[in-house]
Amino acid sequence: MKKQWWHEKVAYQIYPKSFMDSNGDGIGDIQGIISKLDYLEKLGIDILWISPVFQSPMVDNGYDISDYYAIDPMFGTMDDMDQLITEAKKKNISILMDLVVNHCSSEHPWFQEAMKNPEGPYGEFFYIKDGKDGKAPTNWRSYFGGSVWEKLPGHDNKFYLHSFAKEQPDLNWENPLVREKIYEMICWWLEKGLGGFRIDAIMNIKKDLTWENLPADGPDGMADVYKVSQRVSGIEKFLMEMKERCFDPYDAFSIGEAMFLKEDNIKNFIGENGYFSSIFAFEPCHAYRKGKNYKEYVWPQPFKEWREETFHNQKIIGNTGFEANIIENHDQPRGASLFIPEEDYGFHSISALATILMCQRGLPFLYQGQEIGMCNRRWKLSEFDDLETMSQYQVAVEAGYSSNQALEICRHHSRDNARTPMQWNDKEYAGFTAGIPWLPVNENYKEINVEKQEVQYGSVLNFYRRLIAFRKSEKYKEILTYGDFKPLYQEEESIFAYTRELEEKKLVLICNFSGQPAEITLTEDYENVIFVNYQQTTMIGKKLQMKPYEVVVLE
Ligand code: TEU
Ligand code: CA
Repeated sequence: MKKQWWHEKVAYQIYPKSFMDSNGDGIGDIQGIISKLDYLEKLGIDILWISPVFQSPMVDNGYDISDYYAIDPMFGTMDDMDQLITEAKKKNISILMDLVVNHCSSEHPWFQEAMKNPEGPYGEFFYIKDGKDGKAPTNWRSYFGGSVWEKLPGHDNKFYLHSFAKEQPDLNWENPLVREKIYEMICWWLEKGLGGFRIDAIMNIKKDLTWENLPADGPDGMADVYKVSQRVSGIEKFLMEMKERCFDPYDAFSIGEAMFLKEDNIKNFIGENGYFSSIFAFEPCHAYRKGKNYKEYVWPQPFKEWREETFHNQKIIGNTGFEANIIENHDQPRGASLFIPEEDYGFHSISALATILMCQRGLPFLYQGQEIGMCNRRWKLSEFDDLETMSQYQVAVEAGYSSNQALEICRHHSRDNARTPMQWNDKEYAGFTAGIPWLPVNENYKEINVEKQEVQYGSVLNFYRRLIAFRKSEKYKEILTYGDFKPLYQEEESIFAYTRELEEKKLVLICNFSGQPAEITLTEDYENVIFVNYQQTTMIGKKLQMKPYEVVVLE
């Protein structure tokens, strides 16, 4: 495999609204990020993915862009952005911005023009269709609930398509001019010295141009729009073109938010000449979801299914490329709450989870706050901000759940869990802002915060630092990056174990992911214990006696 600059890197996602507020307006901003670059450097981060900071009416917190060439004043200025790129570069940190090009905002001038004159050139920038007798052209259901079709204001029988909120009209990728505009914009940003892009919702850009109804999958008579992207072909043309026109010339790192990838497509997506450098491994952290709705799920995430999904992903990817391994992001509940039963939450369980994640084959992507073990918050209904949560609350209530049950469901799932302000210290609002934060701070900030963990040798934060240093160490980085992955002890109830092998070197990770002790009989001899989360490892002959949530890496 040809080596790439990003193969051995560790990445970190910032949700800018909630990371650090520099001017006391309660909203995180770019200067706030700059002020924390030392912290990120010390953690061992090489790549920073910043969720959208472009100009936006913020219906979906920046995933609705009204000007791709402007920074939203909420986050700062273009000078701030340039400064961030420059300052980060001094620390060998590459910046990824968030590329949201499946859709833009309904306030983008393109859409404003399309509304004025749907027959004109900007009408072709979107999917505008005539209704069927005044009704929506198809029965597709949007990701956030309701039809993907919305009446074009001021026009009787015309509808436009939006896969997400109605304020996020889908861009027409079939139109070569739209693609030109997008590629131009991507290159403009890469010229500034970005490391690359995370690419939002990209599997949705190809539509079914026959505009046929799908078999209904709910009482509303509609069918989830993701099913459209699963059945159409032709997306590869767009993705290859974008790669060749934009990413290749800049040697940029591109990571696609690509879900539902079929096995035979992996090479095309992330192989040596794939459309993207990488894609996220969502399956292992979606094992708790039993349907597309919030209400269909098991909690916490079942261990066995998580392990199975991980092994399956590792197997189908093999050495073809690298997926990005995550336990959480801005669209998920907190990993520490999802993977660990509440009564077991603590240093050992969190550090075990971290080690399992970080020693797998693939690129580690951390999400802000994960490195201190931030977890879900107990919400009141009125405190939720996220539009997806609101719509899913409705779905649960309409399905006959009581308001309390619906609230409990949202407490588990809500994307707001990941979006509470970063917990920097035990002062007011966790040191995130000198004003009032836009979203409540998790009440546990006095216990769980960066400042406290900085000075505590055995803290989650210091563990993450050691773990990242281990992953990137001269001695082990080759094997941890390129080594083959093989599952181990799959017949054991609560053991997560695997080997990494490169030439004659071999590492084995064994984790007892449960609150009970466990005993494992080793099948081979090992020379060294090289990474642990307990001070002592108990080995009697070939029997490894494991404490609750103990993890060991042997050589
Ligand atoms: O998410 C795309 C997506 O498919 C979502 O439906 C996601 O699965 C869901 O939010 C999980 O709960 C991306 C962004 O990550 C998300 O924040 C945006 O809201 C969405 O695109 C629209 O831009
Ligand atoms: Ca601010």
